[in-house]
Amino acid sequence: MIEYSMLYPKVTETRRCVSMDGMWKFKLDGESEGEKKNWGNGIPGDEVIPVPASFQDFYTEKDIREFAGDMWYETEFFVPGEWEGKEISIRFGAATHRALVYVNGREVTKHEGGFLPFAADVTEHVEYNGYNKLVVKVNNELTVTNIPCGETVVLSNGKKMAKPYFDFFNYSGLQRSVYLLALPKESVYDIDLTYEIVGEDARVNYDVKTTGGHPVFVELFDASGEKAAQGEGKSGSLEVKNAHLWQVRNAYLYRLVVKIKDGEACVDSYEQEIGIRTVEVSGENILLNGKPVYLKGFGKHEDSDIVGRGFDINVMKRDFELMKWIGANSFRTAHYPYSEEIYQMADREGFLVIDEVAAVGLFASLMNFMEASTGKQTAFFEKETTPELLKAHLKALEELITRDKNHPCVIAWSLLNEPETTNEAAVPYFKEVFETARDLDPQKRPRTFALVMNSVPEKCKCYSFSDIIALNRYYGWYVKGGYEICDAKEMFVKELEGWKALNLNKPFIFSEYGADTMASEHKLPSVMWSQEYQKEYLDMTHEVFDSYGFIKGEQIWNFADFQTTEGILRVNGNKKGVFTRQRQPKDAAYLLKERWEKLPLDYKGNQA
Ligand code: BDP
Repeated sequence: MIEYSMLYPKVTETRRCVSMDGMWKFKLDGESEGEKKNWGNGIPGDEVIPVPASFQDFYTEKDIREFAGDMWYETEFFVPGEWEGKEISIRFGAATHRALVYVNGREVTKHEGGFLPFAADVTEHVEYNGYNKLVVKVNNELTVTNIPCGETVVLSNGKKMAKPYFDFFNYSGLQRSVYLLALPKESVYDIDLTYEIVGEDARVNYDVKTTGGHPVFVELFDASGEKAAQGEGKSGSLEVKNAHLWQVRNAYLYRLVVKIKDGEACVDSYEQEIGIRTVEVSGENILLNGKPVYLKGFGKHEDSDIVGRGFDINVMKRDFELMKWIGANSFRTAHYPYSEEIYQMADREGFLVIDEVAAVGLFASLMNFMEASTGKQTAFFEKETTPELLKAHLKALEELITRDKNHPCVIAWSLLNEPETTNEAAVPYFKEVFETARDLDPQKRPRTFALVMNSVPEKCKCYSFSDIIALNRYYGWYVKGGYEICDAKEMFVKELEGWKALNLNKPFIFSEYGADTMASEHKLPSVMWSQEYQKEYLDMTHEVFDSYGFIKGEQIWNFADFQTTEGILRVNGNKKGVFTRQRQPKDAAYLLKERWEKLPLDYKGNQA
């Protein structure tokens, strides 16, 4: 079990939670000398930087933007005297990619993996009614023993550089909020929920873990604040009469209140918004509340100007407004777990989310998007480091599912993006990952992974692990682009005929398809990179989608242009966005809006 509770930080009658966001001291440590020099006690210099944010895009020096190595953050915090006797912790939304945490000069915790929360118990280390010092050493180097995968090389000038096995920029630092928490000694630690719909009613089965032995009471309130059900005991069922179901783009949220009581006294109280819904795969359909749904939407990134991958509540709001405007109903959190606030928003707005763990780059290539369609093999899962990578992958998966399992928006887990699957060595690795996801998820949601172009029916050894087959395909872009698009279509159809012949009786979705497009370029007749070509590419691709009944979703790559490592195939970033990085529409956005507004939610649902 994870050593800290993954519950989202909240103030309740028993809990206190103070944001530590703001300007923190900051220092890069290219020589990795901070530990020797005792920076855990306090870092030298007077540079300050915002938290949360990626550190890279604030500065004007390229050596800073491209920095790979250790960096140090420092702030002060005051612990009120009335918190004495409580459990005091510091909770990081994420630290990318790893962190070592000191409080008042003492090491209190460390964490591997850059996209999931962790907490340091500092109860024994803080001074009450006084200021305390928090120092965090963050390291952003890429390796093949943790996810996402890549290398860190040393250049001739002695500086390190990140070489990701993926295209998105290696944004890093303290990119999500940090909270100071005070919890009762005995507290709610974890909550599992499953749902059954029985006619007009629903059953909410709950299982609460606490850190002590006092009895647990559970209450459920509807959206108007009326009590809808209640229960007693650490596990049980709540019977909800005339249940309002959580539906696509028509969300209904209940409030679940969990209390630990000692007689009349409330020992701890925690609450969560939940949505009553079921999700399953049945034959070729994805069913929500027993009814087929067709996914329309995007692969996204957390990425915007200046803050990089730092959580920005304003960008989040704009993104949801654009997704609603265009008629989308879903997105995949490519290629890592997103900030928790984004799932809360998706819960509220009724978006379906495919939640991806940061297992990207499990194919040893610095340009996998190009080489993936060449048939290249890299023996990725045969490396001697594979067992270590698997361990890190499974740990991240446990953290992800524990964190996100109660979001109604999460309808599936994506367990890898574009791994190498053409070699038998991948099979035992996949088996562990897929079985672990099944074991960890109380709701047994569908599992998937995004198949790279090389993973074709004749060659892929791993597709059968997936409950939903998710294809990343670029026919008409990386393969046979431009005037050759007719050949691209032929190849595309040929591949789909191959899948069809397998008779898998599973839903397929396109988890990626797209064409790089410069918002500045118009050309008649079209050329690749022009806005005209993006539309022609989409028309061809959609025609193919529409001719196969087993295709149950389309998530275009990408929602918006995003930053990548520089290189000859990227013009200051990946330009496959339907929107620019500043969140304005390209012409293709209107084409998609027209299509998606017309496609019914249960599109092709009867063809199974
Ligand atoms: C796929 C990757 C994605 C890339 C995309 C592309 O999954 O991260 O950004 O292709 O090349 O390989 O645009």
